[in-house]
Amino acid sequence: MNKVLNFLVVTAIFMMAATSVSAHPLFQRVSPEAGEVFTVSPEYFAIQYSKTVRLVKLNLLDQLNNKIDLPDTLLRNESKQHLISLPTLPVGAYRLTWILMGSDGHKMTGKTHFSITEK
Ligand SMILES: [Cu+2]
Repeated sequence: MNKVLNFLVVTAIFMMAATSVSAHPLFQRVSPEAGEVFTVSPEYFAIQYSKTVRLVKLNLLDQLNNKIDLPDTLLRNESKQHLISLPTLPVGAYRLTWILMGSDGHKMTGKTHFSITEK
């Protein structure tokens, strides 16, 4: 392979890789933030991505790994931001994990954790 052809092939591969990366929705922020400490139970779980995503699963676990029921009525919406009400939680440590689907069809996962202490 001559040098010019070699360069063109490498450039084409690089451009394809760059295109697939730019199509991917990027995580921007979550609330509660990882490690956040509350003295009152947080009212909402909120996430924001750079592009439209569909939340397909959201799990809330306490420190004993008990699953806490969440409303799933908003899980079907496609949006850059998702806001889900949380139940009033007792003092303790919690983990939230989610699975979502980007408009490019890629599944992505995310997680955060927080705690609630006495006032
Ligand atoms: Cu993607």
